[in-house]
Amino acid sequence: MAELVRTGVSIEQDLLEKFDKVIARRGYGNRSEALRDLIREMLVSEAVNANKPVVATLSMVYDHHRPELSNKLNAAQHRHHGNVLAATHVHLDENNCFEVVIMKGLAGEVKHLADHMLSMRGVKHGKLVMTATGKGF
Ligand code: NI
Repeated sequence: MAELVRTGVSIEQDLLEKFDKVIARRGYGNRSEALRDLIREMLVSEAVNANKPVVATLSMVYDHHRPELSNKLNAAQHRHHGNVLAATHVHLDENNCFEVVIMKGLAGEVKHLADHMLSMRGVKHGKLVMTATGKGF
């Protein structure tokens, strides 16, 4: 674990009060860990914008009865097998499937594959969440 350093921050009182309320509601024990998480969030965002390596999950709900859809989703994942680590499929009910695809790769590659699947007809809703591999922070 890296050495800790202390730093001071000047901030408007009302802004700090709002921050304290939010972090208390979210369960942070103190400001330090909340600030560290905000900084990490920024670093991940920079990594995504700079097309750096990421790990990601894509969650999708889609129409089980849409012809060829599950084959198309499967084919896309095979075509980009270097970016797909795992996929889990849940049959939600008679009509809906829920699939979570775990991916890695450069941010642009992962986003491209996710956009390709999310834009298929019959995919009702989905969300891509990208994060960094944790190296460096
Ligand atoms: Ni299913």
